Amino acid sequence: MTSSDDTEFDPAVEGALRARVGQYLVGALEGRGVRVALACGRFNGAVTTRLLEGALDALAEHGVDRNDITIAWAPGAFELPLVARGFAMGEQVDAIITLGAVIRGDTGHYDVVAGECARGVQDVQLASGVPVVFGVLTTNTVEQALERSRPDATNKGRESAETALEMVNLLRQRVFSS
Ligand code: INI
Repeated sequence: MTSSDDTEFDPAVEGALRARVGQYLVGALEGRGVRVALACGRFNGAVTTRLLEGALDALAEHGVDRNDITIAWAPGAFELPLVARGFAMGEQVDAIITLGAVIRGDTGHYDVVAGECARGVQDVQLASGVPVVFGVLTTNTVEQALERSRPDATNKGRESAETALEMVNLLRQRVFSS
């Protein structure tokens, strides 16, 4: 499981499920040969740089080559879908990770920025078929954003990187069309 989820699969239950079907597909956390783009928001940069560090740590740990990683900075979360779309249309990456921090206290248009970013990210991945991960924190306070970008296993950037690898390797399996 690669997201904040404390209701992990019970391995015994999973084994029983596997035994009941012909194909049981999961995406491996394998980064060798995976090309990753990161689209990062500069707004709330003290938080987004921590997300980026977490993501880069995870990509390296899972074997992604540094030459296969591209980072692009956008002004804020609102712009991230457009950067993601550019990466997807460029057809040179296997997954895109958006990293941003939208903090309610900072803006009267929190719901618009956060909502449009999420909608745009989903639109890009559905239109392109390239996984686009939503690594954008949406919090009420700066403290909550800092908490979710701590340099540990719960870092949202780290989780987003693992989600990207899981999705690439899941969708590379033959049953899915590319
Ligand atoms: N962008 C963010 O990434 N986070 C925020 O909290 C935020 N606030 O608070 O306004 C924010 N605004 C900028 C926005 O993303 C765009 O860059 C801007 O509106 C220009 O299009």
